[in-house]
Amino acid sequence: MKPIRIIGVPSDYGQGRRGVDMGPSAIRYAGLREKLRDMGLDVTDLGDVPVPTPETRHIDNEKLKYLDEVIAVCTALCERVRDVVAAGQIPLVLGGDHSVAIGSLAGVAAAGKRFGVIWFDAHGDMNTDETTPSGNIHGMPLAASLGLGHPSLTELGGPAPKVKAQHVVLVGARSVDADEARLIRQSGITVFTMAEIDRLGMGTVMEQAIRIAGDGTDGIHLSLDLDALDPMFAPGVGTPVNGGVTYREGHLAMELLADSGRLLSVDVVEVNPILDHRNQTGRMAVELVESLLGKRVM
Ligand code: 4U7
Ligand code: MN
Ligand code: MN
Ligand code: MN
Repeated sequence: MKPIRIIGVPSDYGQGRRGVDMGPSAIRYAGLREKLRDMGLDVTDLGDVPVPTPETRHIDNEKLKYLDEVIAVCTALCERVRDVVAAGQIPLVLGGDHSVAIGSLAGVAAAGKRFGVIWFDAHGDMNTDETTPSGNIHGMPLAASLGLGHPSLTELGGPAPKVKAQHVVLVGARSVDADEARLIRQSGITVFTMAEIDRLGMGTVMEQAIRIAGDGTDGIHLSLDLDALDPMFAPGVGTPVNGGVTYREGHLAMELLADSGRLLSVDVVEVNPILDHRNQTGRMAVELVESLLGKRVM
């Protein structure tokens, strides 16, 4: 496994509700760095990207809430991710809300990589400022990375698109807005909803996802929204949706990605300690990352 570089992004500007800004702290508190070092990995925590205090800010645009702040945070993250990827290391980005993925994907692209994306999420994250029901940018990062939406997001850190639809796979979807669904269908990305995971099994779904995201690319970016998991296993998320990925399915998905040897970069986002029970979701996040980076029973 390549060296791992942890980057915290304590921002909740992309989400209406406060709390995910404490995600990096919760995940670190659950022992992330120590557990990865116990696996024999080369791990360094690079600290946090600077994030302005929300109480000093205001909303300018109801369709793109905190746009200036999201741009500032994502631009800083983009530069760090670019440098880590260019050095041949794996950036492990701890959110924060999912808008931070606009910065990580821009960073991987800025490092000159042609990559695929596996987007593990209950939601589509395919809204634009024209379709959004909430104005929250955490519902837009996949669209933005595909070149759909406001130019300040699609062109952040470099030209759009950051990734091609033919190499993007959404896994775990079960809550998609009506206009968003239309955009998803038009975009040409591959979607495995929960219904398809039920029918095919997580093993088959991930084999196909890895092939789509991995074939013809330099590697795969995993964007792991903890709300992909069923709220039974990850209650501490801002937008929980019933009927999600189980504990075993989650680990299987991470193990298959590890075995593929194609992992380039990772986001772990949407952990909300305020809504959590004794850091259950922070610990779940660490466990999944261990499986993703090669931890096995024996
Ligand atoms: B997350 C939503 F309307 N679609 O756009 C929106 F339901 O990063 C939710 O996946 C987005 O957690 C959820 O606000 C974004 C809503
Ligand atoms: Mn302003
Ligand atoms: Mn998401
Ligand atoms: Mn989500």
